[in-house]
Amino acid sequence: MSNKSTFGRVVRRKRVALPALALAGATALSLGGVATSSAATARGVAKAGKNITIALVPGLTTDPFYITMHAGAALEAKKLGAKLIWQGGTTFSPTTQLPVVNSLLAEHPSALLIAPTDVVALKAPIQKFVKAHIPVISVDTTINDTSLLVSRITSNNFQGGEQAAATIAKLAHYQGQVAVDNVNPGISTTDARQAGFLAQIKKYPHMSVAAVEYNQDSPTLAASQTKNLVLKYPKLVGIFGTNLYGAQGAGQAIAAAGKKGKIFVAAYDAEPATVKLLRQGVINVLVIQQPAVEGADAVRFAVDFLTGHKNLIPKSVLVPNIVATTATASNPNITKYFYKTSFSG
Ligand code: T6T
Repeated sequence: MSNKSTFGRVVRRKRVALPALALAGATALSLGGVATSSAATARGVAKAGKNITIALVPGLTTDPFYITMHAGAALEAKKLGAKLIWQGGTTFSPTTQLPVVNSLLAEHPSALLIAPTDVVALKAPIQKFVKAHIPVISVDTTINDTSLLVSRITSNNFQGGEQAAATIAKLAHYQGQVAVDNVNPGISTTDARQAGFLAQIKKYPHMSVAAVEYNQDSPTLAASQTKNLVLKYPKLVGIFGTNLYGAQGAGQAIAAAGKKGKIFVAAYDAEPATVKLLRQGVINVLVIQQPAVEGADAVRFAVDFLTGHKNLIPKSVLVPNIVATTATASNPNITKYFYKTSFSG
């Protein structure tokens, strides 16, 4: 299997026997035909991570996406004998993330794993880690200056956006207006999802984009924006909520407006509220990510880096999406990818 990555590089995926958690998305990679299944995994029993402290800074700590990432990272750290520190803000914003990152620098962890909340604002603090010889890996989101990073791990966000648009288009018989309810500009993941969505809609001559809204990661704002879009654009046939909170708000507003099945909803991320809307047929397609796999990969790459196996770390990893519809929402092959809402590891 091969995938053109968002970063323009072809990444070949090869399934190998990995421990339980990684089976969810098996991300052992081969680049240019050279197998790169992680050396740290192979030596997991030997506790390759002894004396290693890895800091993981999520976009925000209360989001089920990052809670699930934490669980995956913690399991991998335990397996490798490394210590994991989990610290972050409670909103998805550089304002809350920057102080956390700056105070972590003073603790001098062995490695930093981070979901930067902005492609530009996190560059300077990451640079400080690099100057202090602390390797940095981005996980989920990234920064524009990827030269600072040992590796970047994310989902195939562009493709998720394309898939969202293609599903809405098909349901709407390839005509009508659509809208995007996004988080904030400057977030690598959701920017790529929006770009994929807009590029796909362009392919349909009888479809157009009525509006792009930014909800600041607030489901309440996303709901009021969606309500207004429904009133303003009578030809609206679809809306794309680019992450968990936009999805919740958009779905709830469409249901409240009595537009279920008339205005189709494509959404991201599987936690209880979005899954409920999917099962009700309000959300028609849900793109699910594999945050536990992303977290586990990031820990493994950090340990590889710190134990002299730098050459085995891929520069970029695109983890495949799982696409759920109302019809498949209770299928165990899909439900096993639903996110955790708590983790106390
Ligand atoms: O969709 C995820 C994540 O991939 C994105 O970068 C930010 O939002 C989420 O955390 C969901 O809320």
